[in-house]
Amino acid sequence: MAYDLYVITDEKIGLGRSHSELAELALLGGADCIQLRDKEISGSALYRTASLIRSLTEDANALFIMNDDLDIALASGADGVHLGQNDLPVPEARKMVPGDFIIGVSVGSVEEAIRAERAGADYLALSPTFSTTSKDDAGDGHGLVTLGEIASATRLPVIAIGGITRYNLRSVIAAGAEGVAVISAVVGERDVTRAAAELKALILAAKRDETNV
Ligand code: TZP
Ligand code: MG
Repeated sequence: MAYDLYVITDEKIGLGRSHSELAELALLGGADCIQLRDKEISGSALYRTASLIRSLTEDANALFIMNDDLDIALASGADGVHLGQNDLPVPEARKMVPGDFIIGVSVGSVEEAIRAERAGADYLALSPTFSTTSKDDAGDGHGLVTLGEIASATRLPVIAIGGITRYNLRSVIAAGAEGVAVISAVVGERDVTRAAAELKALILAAKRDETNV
């Protein structure tokens, strides 16, 4: 399974569509991975939504990653959890999960990337790669140089997140990203399926070109 196009659902940006509707539309466009991220709804609502997205992703042969909440990830049968620097530490999470469970970690520097790799992360996300208004506390973008340094410093797949659009995705793939994670470039578009399909085609073309360099 791949991380090429990694779509994070967000009902505040989603033009009135629910998490599961957004996930379904993005999967139709070829999203490889869906992350459910909602810091406001109740645990019970999050669990119900996670279960729905689990079955949608299963049918589409795509990954389902839960943001923050390991309990909901496990209860819904998610493929993995995405943890930030201030969330549950990776070694603690690892003790509680099945062997093939994916743990992704947000990092902002080479040091954090190396630490997360040593702690047992399965993939890293440079967060944010570019500045974004989709996450209140994201801070300034770390940029392509840091992305390239992290990609060289680790054997793990590195995903670029934050401010990725069709116009800059080629630069993040060229810098060493294995995939791109987006909210607004897919979820904030009127035609989510078309936006996902167009981004996916651009990502695959950029990756093809990189391997042919
Ligand atoms: N984590 C780091 S940046 C970000 C998250 C969830 C928001 C990404 O949204 P967008 O609209 O693709 O910049
Ligand atoms: Mg978090």
